Amino acid sequence: MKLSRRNLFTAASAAAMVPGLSAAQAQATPASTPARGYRPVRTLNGWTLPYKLKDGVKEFHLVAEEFEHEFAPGCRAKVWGYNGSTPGPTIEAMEGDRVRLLVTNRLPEHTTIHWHGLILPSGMDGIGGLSQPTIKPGETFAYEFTLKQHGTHMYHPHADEMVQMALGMMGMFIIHPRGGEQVRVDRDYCFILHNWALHPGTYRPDPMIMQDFDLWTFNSKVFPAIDPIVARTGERVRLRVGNLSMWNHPIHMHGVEYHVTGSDGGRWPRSQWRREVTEVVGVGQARDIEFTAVPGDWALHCHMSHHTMNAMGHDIPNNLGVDQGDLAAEMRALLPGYVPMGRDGMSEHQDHVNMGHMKGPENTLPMMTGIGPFGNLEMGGMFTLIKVRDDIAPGDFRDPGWYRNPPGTVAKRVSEDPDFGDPVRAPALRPASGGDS
Ligand SMILES: [Cu+2]
Repeated sequence: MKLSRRNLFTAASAAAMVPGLSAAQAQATPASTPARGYRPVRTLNGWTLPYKLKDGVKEFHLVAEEFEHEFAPGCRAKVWGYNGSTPGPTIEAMEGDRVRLLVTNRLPEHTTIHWHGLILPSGMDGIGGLSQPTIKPGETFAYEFTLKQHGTHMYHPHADEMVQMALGMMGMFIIHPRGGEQVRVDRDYCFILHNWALHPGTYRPDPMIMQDFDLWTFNSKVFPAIDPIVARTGERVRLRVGNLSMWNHPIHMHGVEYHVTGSDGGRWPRSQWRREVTEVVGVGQARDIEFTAVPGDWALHCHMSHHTMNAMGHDIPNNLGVDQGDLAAEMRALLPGYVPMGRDGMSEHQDHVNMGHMKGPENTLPMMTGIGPFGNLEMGGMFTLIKVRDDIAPGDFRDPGWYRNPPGTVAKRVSEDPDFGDPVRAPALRPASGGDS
């Protein structure tokens, strides 16, 4: 049987991209130069590409290549990306800069790069066959132009792009406004939304899939391997979210009403900022979200509930309310390790996984994972935490652990009796003798 997200149940950091450079160093490379004139972005689970200044031109060098990537411990794949990472390193510069982007192709087929959303000469737009000849294996092309705008942008191939993007080729291109920003941010995070058809038991993403993906990622990682968004209480935080997946993603944040303040079109005038708690980031779009950090551990996730799960069984029968009785023993004779699931809901799935009862096929991830201070989180995919504390130093991005709730601020059990209290219910559930039908 071919294993896929559909029939899984019936069958049963980007740190090392630059040799010698740790993730922290890579993040810090352009970051700590004060003369830059902007606060550098922090790429979740990723890094920023250093550049060389040559006669006033910022020269970046991207290498398109194949390598092994880990989505979370227990799940790896041969992917394509740039300079050893997917997404490729973030390119960061300032409005008005002249940039030269060298692109070396170490893939087995030709490629190009399209600078998604950038205003540039037609011949620099990166469409294979239209704006340039494709970059053949082994060749290096140079793109050179002046940055005429600011905003949250992306880059990706425009040659065999169905395959090349399905395998992980994409990255972010952040351009800061010249002259700074009126409302400054203290922390500036960026990540890109993507989906992968890495069928359980396989090691190469399947580019033919249109809808039924196995892994939903922030910067090519799934929860709980996605870095937390760390901030100090009161800091202004910006999240720059780009989407090069095959779905639109409603990005929802707990704990605050945030402002949507910008996009590929740069930071919007303040009169256009919108107060939201969920913002749909459409395919090919970017959105900037800003908020003032409030202490706690808060969820940040896509609100499509299947996108906060890992590999799962779509086409299995619906067992809700079905007593499977002796069937489990009979099934175990045919399928060793078979665990009947779903009569009372699916939350038992993570218990089975935690206890080791459920061993799925190799090289995939359980549908639900993550353990918090109060138990299972039952999440995966596009989910991470915003961790805000009073005592985090500026520029400290380390995970501070779990939030210590002030006394009296945690929901608690007040009864174990199902008939507790006197709740008002819909007419169909009111006792016939209730008298007030
Ligand atoms: Cu989603």
